[in-house]
Amino acid sequence: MDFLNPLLRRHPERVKADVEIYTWLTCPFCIRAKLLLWWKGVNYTEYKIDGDEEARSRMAQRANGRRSVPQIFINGQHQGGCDDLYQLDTIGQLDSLLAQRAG
Ligand SMILES: N[C@@H](CCC(=O)N[C@@H](CS)C(=O)NCC(=O)O)C(=O)O
Repeated sequence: MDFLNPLLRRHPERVKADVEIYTWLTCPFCIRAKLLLWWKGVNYTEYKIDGDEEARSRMAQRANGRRSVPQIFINGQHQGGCDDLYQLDTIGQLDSLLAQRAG
């Protein structure tokens, strides 16, 4: 399906960042966030933490205390949840964050 990428304006080759996302399986915000990452061509690392309160606490420690899912990290930096990810895209900052290699 890669041949569709130019038609879809999907540019996986531009993505250099490491992206992590904490999710629950049936969480609509998680699905929405992963959809945007897919459109951006991101090969993200997903931590599926359904029912795992220890993992959720570890996530919250990294996420300034936020316990809702999803929580998204780009190159180790906390970006927030689904709404925050879409907001970054709306203001034109997501693509440049994704283009940066982890340093
Ligand atoms: N505005 C948040 C909403 C996230 C949200 O409400 N997630 C739900 C699951 S779909 C959740 O974590 N609920 C449990 C809680 O908030 O403690 C975002 O965009 O990420």
